[in-house]
Amino acid sequence: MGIVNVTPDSFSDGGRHLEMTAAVEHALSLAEQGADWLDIGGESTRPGAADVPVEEELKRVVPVIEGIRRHSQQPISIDTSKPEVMRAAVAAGASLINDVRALRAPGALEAAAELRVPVCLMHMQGQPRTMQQAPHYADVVAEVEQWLRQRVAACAAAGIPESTILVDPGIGFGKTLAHNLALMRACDRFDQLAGGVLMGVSRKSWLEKLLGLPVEDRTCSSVVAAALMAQRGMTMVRVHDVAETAQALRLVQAWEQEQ
Ligand code: 8Y7
Repeated sequence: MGIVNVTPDSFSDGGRHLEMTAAVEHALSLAEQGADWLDIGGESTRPGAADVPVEEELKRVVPVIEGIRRHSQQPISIDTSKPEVMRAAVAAGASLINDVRALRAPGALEAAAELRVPVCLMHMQGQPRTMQQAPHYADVVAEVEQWLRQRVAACAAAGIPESTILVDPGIGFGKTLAHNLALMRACDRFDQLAGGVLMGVSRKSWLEKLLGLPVEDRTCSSVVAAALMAQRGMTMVRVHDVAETAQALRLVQAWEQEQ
């Protein structure tokens, strides 16, 4: 899954139209580089980021989805927590809902069930603004697993088939470096919870804490981490560096192939 951020700070060229065109071009280029899914997001969920009003988020993502659809039938995922954005994005051509709040916003669970598209439920401790202040767990893997199990049950009760649910332990979302490493090491424990596991490890700050790398130098380590996740059987990895990751995943696939 290739990441397409449509936030004013992601393409620093000011105007709305240029921003939209840049995002569409970026998305089409990720598809060419081998992304199976394009994940379109208009709300920054980085630690400390401000909330984005629904009208603004719609103005960011809907034209980008429509723009991609004018050129390509590539599967599109919508990265949002807002039911209004889920509905508009699916109407414009998205076919997966990627929600870092795991459908906990008012109306989100009902919207996803009505739209009948697969969903990704991500674990987060706290809220984006404050989640990195003092993350705490007694047993991070067991607690994240239990939390995801409950969210899957809530979705199933709302009519979302379990086989269409991906779970995600939410690397970097209310976690220390030690928590992130424990979750990555144990990622295959989440396999049995629903239809598959998605992992987002790409360019995140755990690589800065572990290796001292600024964000522009995190490609190599991100690709290695994606390969490790794939080797452990993860369904999907959400990445910035699609061409490099696609090579790594082809290698893992060949390595794992029965002769
Ligand atoms: C993740 C994510 C982000 C992730 C899923 C970033 C939207 C932060 N991270 N969605 N979104 N999993 N499912 O650094 O780990 O990419 S935003």
